Order: sequence, then structure tokens, then C-alpha cells
Amino acid sequence: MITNQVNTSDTAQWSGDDQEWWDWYMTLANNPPIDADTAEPAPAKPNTRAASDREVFTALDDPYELPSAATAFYRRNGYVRLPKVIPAQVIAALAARADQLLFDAHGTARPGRFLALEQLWRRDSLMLMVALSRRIGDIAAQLMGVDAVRLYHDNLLSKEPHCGRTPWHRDRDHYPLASTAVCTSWIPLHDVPAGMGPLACLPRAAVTAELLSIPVTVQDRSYDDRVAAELRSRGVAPDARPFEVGDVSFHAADTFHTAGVNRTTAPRRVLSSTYYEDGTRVIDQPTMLSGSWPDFLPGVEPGALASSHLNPVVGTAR
Ligand SMILES: O=C(O)CCC(=O)C(=O)O
Repeated sequence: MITNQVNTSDTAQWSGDDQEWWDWYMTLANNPPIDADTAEPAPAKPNTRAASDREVFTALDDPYELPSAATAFYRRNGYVRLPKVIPAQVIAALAARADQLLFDAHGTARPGRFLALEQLWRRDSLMLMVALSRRIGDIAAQLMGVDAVRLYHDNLLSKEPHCGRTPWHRDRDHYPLASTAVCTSWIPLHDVPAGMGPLACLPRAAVTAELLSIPVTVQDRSYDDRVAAELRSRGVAPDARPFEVGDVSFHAADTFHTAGVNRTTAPRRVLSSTYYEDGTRVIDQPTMLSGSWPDFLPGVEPGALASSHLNPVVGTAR
């Protein structure tokens, strides 16, 4: 049987849309009191020209020289941050487009929320260049050591000012994919200082049997609470260093991660895509945590090969 790790009797399917899923999902995090009156400063706006569409395409198609030390780091720790993957001018073009897409979808009044727009690659040419980027897809294939990767979905994530923590989780409990070769890119659209909630991954060496035995629940905050308590009891903290423009992080689906509160006055914006090894199957029993997965694998039944017209091969270990 192909399964995932959600230890819950609640195997109901998610019936809302993707934004509703995120609104619900963020309630699974335990949060410190968030004082909207004491915001930290947002990072300075970069004084950079935005790249043209052609320049964006060229930069995202050009292979990246992946150092072997970075691959070794990823395999040892379950994540890696790579510097200077995307030029600042390309990020400036993507940030401007992301701003427009979020405005069109949500307007401006959204403090405290976590906004997500998925499958933008299907309707926006710049977002398509990111999700199907050979540069990013090749890095994913090389880090995982697989011949080829397919796209699961893309994401534009906007953690709005005063939005709380992202709950502790492992993506393998979300994605209905029966493979360990699944990873997600995390591309900040600006500098992300500590107070803005950078992605925070837990190195594999800090993962104990106790941590792995905590049951994943969809009913309340107990999973987030228990993971945090278990790490606190050992004095262990995730890698929550700030990000700079151009940095791209990749994390494996079995990596524990979270992200802090956005205590600044600006939204924390990220583009993210998930890739999996070509040849992967869907698990037999997707759950609520898998969200609206049939939207990303249309026509694919549980247990079947995860390959639809929305899952092109985007990278190889060339
Ligand atoms: O951006 C965040 O706060 C969380 C993102 C995340 O969990 C992921 O990309 O897997």
C-alpha cells in the first residue's frame, strides 16, 4: 500500500479552495502574542531596474554551477540555501508581477493573513518562466540525485504584516506523493530579515525518534506545540538565518520546517515550486492535509502514476 505519515483517523478530503486551505492551515500554529503597534522596519526597497521578459527567461534557463559541497549539504541536512541563483534585476521583475497578481486577487486590505496563489504558471508568462525554469528544475534533480523531475505545483506566498507563524510540518505529510525524492524551492522576492519570518529548516541530525513519533493532527495545534516543545527540551533551534535577494532555498519533503511571525510593516513574499522524481505514484489515501491535490494532478487517481498534462518534466541531472 502506498501511504503517507498522517496518523489521524480524519482522512476526509479537503473540500474548499486553496486559499481557504491556507487560512485553515495557519490556524494549526501556536503563536506568541503579536503586537501590531511595535512593527519592525521592512527591508529597504532595492534600487534596481527590473529585467525584461527576455532577460528573465535567459537567467532562469541558464544552468547553475551547483557546487558538490551544496549537494552534500542538502543530502546531509535535508535542505540547502544557494546564493546568487537569481539576479536582483530578475527578482525585481518577478516582485512587481507578484504584487500585481496579489492585488488583482485580494486588493490591499489583508493584514495578518497568509495569501497563496497557486498554478500561476498556467496564466502568467513570468510565473511560467519560474515554475518551468530549467535552472531551478536542474538544481532540484541534482540535489535529489534523480534523472528528471516533474512539477507538482507552483506557489506565490505572501505572509502579510503581523501574520503568525507557519506551523511546524514536513511536506511529505501534505503531498500525496509516494516518493522520498520530492523537494520545494523557496525564492524570496526581497531580503528577508529575521523579523520577517524566513523559512527555518531543521537539520536532519536534530531529528530524533521522539520527534518522528509525534502524531500529525489536523484537528488542533497539538502537532506544532509538541514539535516545538520537543526541540525546546533539547535546546535545538532550526536554521532561521535571514535571506538575501538572489538566495534560493531547497528543502526535502521529509525536512521539518516552520517560519516565524512577520513582525514588519511589509508582506514577506516568496515564489515556491515543488518538484518530484519522474515515475512517482500518488499515495493510496490522500488526506485533508493534502489540500486540493486533484487540481495539481487532474485525472490522476490515488495509487496511479503522478503524471498529468500539468506535471511537465522541468529539470534533469544533466
Ligand atoms: O513560506 C512559508 O512560511 C512556509 C513555506 C513552506 O512551508 C514550504 O514551502 O514548504
